Amino acid sequence: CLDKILSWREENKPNDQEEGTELTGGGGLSDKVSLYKGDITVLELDAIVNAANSSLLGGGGVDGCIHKAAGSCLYDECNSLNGCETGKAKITCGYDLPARYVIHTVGPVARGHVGPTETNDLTSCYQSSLRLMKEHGLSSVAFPCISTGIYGFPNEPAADIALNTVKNWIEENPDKITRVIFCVFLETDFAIYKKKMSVIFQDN
Ligand code: AR6
Repeated sequence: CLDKILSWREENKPNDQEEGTELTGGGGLSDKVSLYKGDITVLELDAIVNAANSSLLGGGGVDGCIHKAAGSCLYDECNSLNGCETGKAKITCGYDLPARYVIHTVGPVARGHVGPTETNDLTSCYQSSLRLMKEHGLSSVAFPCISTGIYGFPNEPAADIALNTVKNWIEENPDKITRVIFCVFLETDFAIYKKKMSVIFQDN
């Protein structure tokens, strides 16, 4: 694993991003976002986002699924990263996943409470993940519903934060992102996202 990790880090230094990548197609907001219900580990994209914990050493939920599907090299690379603070993100290879990279972000532990700290931290998870994509020249990504499982962030406000933060980012960085998939796992989230997306991503 170490050789793989070192060569990947060398090839993917932040300044190595592709320059001048141009969008093809219409480029409207609604062309770039989609809703998918199912397992994030099967998605073949530049990156998938992991709802990790601050140790980055795996756990249950989507984190457990991603580590299982990526294989043990992912654990080894995560083990070399010195953890991650709430609201921040770190990137690794995707190893056995169809996605090239995994962006690990640590959502707030909300336990049903949504105050300014929880809101800011969850917003920061999406922003930090998108910033890492930009730094690495990546253009397609899938997000799970960060913090809404074991960490107990209520689904409806979490969806508002996810959708509005991604929308603002795409508007501010129109040439960088070609595809964002909101990957929901539960029927309740599917219904919430479907309703909100039709309003938030309405092209004028
Ligand atoms: N694909 C997509 N979404 C999934 C999958 C999957 N395979 N499996 C679960 N989900 P959670 P959190 C959904 O609990 O709340 C871990 O132990 C799930 O239904 O995975 O941020 C970490 O190590 C929910 O909608 O993440 C941390 O300790 C969403 O993913 C802690 O859980 C997030 O639920 C993080 O808790």
